[in-house]
Amino acid sequence: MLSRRELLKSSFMLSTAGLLVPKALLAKVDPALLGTAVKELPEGTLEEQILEALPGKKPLIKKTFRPPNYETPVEYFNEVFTPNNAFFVRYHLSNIPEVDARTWKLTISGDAVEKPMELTLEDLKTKFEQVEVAAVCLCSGNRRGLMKPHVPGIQWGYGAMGNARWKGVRLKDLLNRAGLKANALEVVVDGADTGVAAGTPDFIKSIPVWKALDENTIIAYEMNGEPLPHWNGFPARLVVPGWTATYWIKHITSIQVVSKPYDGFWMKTAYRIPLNKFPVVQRFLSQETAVNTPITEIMVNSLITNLKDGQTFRLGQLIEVKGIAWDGGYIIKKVEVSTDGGKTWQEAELGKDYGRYSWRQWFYRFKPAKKGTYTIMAKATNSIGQTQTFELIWNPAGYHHNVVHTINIKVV
Ligand SMILES: Nc1nc2c(c(=O)[nH]1)N[C@H]1C(S)=C(S)[C@@H](COP(=O)(O)O)O[C@H]1N2
Ligand SMILES: [Mo]
Repeated sequence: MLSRRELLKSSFMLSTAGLLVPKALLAKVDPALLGTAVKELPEGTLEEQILEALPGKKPLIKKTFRPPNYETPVEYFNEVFTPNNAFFVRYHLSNIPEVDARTWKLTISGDAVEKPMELTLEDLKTKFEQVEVAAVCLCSGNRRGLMKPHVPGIQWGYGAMGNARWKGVRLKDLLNRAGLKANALEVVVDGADTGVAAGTPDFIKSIPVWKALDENTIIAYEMNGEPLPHWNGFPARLVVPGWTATYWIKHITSIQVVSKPYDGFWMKTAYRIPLNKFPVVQRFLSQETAVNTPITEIMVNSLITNLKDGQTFRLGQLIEVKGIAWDGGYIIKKVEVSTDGGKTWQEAELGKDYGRYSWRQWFYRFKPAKKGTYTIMAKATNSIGQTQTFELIWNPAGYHHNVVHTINIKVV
């Protein structure tokens, strides 16, 4: 008879080899896509870092299946706009209905609205000015898996983000049509997804009225020229350029303008950062407490996208370092690259500008003079002087990781 310990061990191996990792699925996808996946994840996480395709999506790095949480392999970030079928997927709740665009309705109501209204998708497309904005959709917890000490939550690597052209209507135009009362304080948004277990708090978020009235804040029904994929919020989602994606409610069904701070779980308890730890310009004052505040703006950040850790080059070869840089909308001023582990820095060339909320590509070329290991780093700075950190700004929920990205390559 097997001892309890042996039993545990054998069932663990069985699940790793056979159940958790469906071999047929692994065989179909290019394992090289995992080449840039984060290696410093907590013990046990890496074995489960497998590629799997949701319906309509390319194989993405699976974090959890229920609710679906899948990150984009870094290779896709070599393109300015992230393909819809490779765009990351993040959900808090498992009951995600397939919304029928013909019967879908968006309601606008709340105690601070003059004329509550109901809009169809056709109304959005025909009764308001159509606008488009290029913007980074970035999960607050992107790179959480790199936090030391580790924190609970989805152990994201580098890929809980994407850049897209979002087309739709200004939230401001909808709110003006409905009419705001003078006491309007926050705009509360809800989507069609719900929790499976009774008592799971619905995923509802609020933004301050001034941010809702920003001309870049839109209700989008198109992404990169196509209808939103189901997994990214079909038929319409909120897009809040410059702010982390927690506010970008998918499958949006209701907008309420209220005169009191909204106190649901996902505002009051989750998605908060300690006060005064991060250089935040746009604050959400009606939700601030004496100790913490809702996460708002995206921190300045960058990523090397074309190199893999341990990649080998021949002496004499010209090496291209390529990547992306972004922030909360203050405009990337420069990206500096180091090839000697941070001793010296050189400015990279910036790619085409697609607007302040899009990420910006950058390029740097160098020819190593001798054989050895080269530690490549990239550091972005924006036009208000914010830059990336070398020391992690640790926080309990694992948000805003913007530590300088480092990759070691070999020249032989
Ligand atoms: N309806 C709904 N919208 C949502 C969420 C959700 O759980 N439900 N998660 C938010 C969070 S935290 C993130 S990071 C983004 C992810 O957008 P994506 O799945 O299109 O990549 O959706 C946001 N909108
Ligand atoms: Mo998120």
